[in-house]
Amino acid sequence: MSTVAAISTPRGKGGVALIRISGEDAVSVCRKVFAPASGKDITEYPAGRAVHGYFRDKDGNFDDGLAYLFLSPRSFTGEDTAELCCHGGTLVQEKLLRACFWAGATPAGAGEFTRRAYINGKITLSQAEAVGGLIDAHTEKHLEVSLRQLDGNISKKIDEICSSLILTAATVYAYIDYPDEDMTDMSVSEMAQRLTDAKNKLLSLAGTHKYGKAISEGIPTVIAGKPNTGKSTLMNLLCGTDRAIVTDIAGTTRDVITEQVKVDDILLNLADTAGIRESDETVEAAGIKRSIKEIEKASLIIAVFDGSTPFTDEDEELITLLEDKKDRVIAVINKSDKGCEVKTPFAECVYMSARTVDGFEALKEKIRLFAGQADINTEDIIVSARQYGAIERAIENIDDALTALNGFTQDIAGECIERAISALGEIDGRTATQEIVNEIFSHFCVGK
Ligand SMILES: Nc1nc2c(ncn2[C@@H]2O[C@H](COP(=O)(O)OP(=O)(O)OP(=O)(O)O)[C@@H](O)[C@H]2O)c(=O)[nH]1
Ligand SMILES: [Mg+2]
Repeated sequence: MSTVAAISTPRGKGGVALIRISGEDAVSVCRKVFAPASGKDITEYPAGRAVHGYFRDKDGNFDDGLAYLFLSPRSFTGEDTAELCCHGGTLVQEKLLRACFWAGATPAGAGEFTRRAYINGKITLSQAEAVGGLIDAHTEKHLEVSLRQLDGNISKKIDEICSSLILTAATVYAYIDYPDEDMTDMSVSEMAQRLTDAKNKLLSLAGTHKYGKAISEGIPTVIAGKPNTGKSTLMNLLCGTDRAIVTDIAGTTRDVITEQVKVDDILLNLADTAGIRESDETVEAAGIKRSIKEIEKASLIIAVFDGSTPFTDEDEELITLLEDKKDRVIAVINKSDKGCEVKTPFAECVYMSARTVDGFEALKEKIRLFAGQADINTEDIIVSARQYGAIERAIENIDDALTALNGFTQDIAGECIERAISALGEIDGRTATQEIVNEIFSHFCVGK
């Protein structure tokens, strides 16, 4: 494989920048662009030892810094690797990267180093995704979950389930091939029990995905209601800043205002919207259209009502609009500091004041419940939609295998178990297609 180089630290000016080189010519590229201050050759130092020296190109030295080598197979990528730490000036970094190209390296693609680690068997696909998670994490929980995944915890759980499925498939095939012989001590009901156990383990893993998504991508959330109920005041409270304009004039918010906020470890991709009412005014009507679009898109709808006055037709219309979305609604009866006169038909309902913050904790608790936090009794949480999809497919195939076993069509049961094993194999990459692998690494940054 060619030798690649990239700047691994963020673009722009900084104290120090790191350039990574990986591939069979990494050592020669490093020797060409770096000369130890001691006058020795960098290969005379033990691998991993940081060496002080000078960076140079065809015109001579232009910076000083540190370099170190990791030799195959004992490196992150499994290949010979050099890491160069130069000063973090924009020109210096660019010059050093160009020098690496001059010395024989080619530019690394997005996620190239992690991709090579995967190809060289240093990490599984699930661990590669965990590296992505560590970089992308906005919440402590996402960080914690990614670290466990990097340690191979999810892979270990999946491996155990796979081993049990492989044994069951082998037993099923033994029954088909040698029906009259006592090839195994596992009865059909024991096979079914094994399949059910595997399915239950997978169901409990799949059940963590809702929370996994909430701590990583965030929940698309809309704050909706008629004008003047306190939607923007609530938006600002959730943001912790004066993000949206608040006035006592109905129809203050015109456009959709978005912000990502954290409720503990849960991310909300919030949209504050224009109050919904009949309006002939062009700008307001356009804003209201957008509000309705946001409601349709959202996974969580925070419907805000003014609890200090009786419901009007506009509130009733909103309730009708949300009729088929009730399981996504948390109703907020706002302005509780002015007394409360209303009740909503929504199961999840909070009485609060966005002004005095009274009742805000109860809203946060409802959000945590909505995100599935209460259902989590494991540290192994499925964050990746890809892994979730593979688990779901495995469950479907196990279900089919159970049906086939009950119907005494054991050959079909065997095929279904094999399909389940293959779906699970995608998680750590054993059976992943090239498209899946490309898709995963396309989300990484250059230099990782
Ligand atoms: N007493 C009281 N007033 C509140 C509360 N929340 C908001 N208000 C007031 O209600 C008025 C409207 O608040 P906004 O947050 O602008 O309401 P909105 O729902 O965003 O209104 P539109 O953007 O016009 O749809 C402002 O005067 C707020 O100060 C509350 O909990 N208690
Ligand atoms: Mg508003």
